[in-house]
Amino acid sequence: MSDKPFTFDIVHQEKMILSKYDNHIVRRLSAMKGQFSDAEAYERMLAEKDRVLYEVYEVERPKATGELLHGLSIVLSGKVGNEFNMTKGHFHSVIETSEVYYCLRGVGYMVMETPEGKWAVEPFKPQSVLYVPPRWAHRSINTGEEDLVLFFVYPGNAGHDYGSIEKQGFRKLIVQKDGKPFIIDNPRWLPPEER
Ligand code: PAN
Ligand code: ZN
Repeated sequence: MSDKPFTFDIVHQEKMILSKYDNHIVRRLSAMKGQFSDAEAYERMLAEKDRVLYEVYEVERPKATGELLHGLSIVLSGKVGNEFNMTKGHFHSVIETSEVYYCLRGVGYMVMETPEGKWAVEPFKPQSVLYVPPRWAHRSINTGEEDLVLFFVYPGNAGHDYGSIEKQGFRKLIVQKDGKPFIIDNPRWLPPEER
């Protein structure tokens, strides 16, 4: 890995892509078992096709304090039942680390929460910048009809903790009702003292 300065471009083709990246992660429906609230719709869709939900293009950097990991996250348009396509979502393993997201294309939301159960939902539209403070788990959700394209930057030592989110999901879900996105309570979610 180079320790020299470098530049690259965000290339606007039919799909947005980085002119230089090291890792390309593709997450499909099968990787999200138990995450969507409508389990029946999930199984039905999976039986039809293990379709792509989101992709990540990462520029590799040392996993060290002082480094900044960065890349592009692309959540495809679509729903499972009435719940919009979303990322798995995670806390950072080093929980005191933060993250910046810049929205290049599409619309959606970032759903966030702390280990103590505080929650927040912030919208994405092109040119929006979102700051995820330390201690806030985050999940990006595409509520539009085109790709939701986000550039992200976070500390090299942050790491990802998916475990607690996998257990019960986020406190809030984003679903479609009367053609519009709505924030609703996740019926599976329990406050920390009841887990
Ligand atoms: C992003 C996310 C990316 C995919 O790079 O990793 O959007 O989401 P999941 O990791 O939840 O599958 C980030 O937040 N990194 O810390
Ligand atoms: Zn993160």
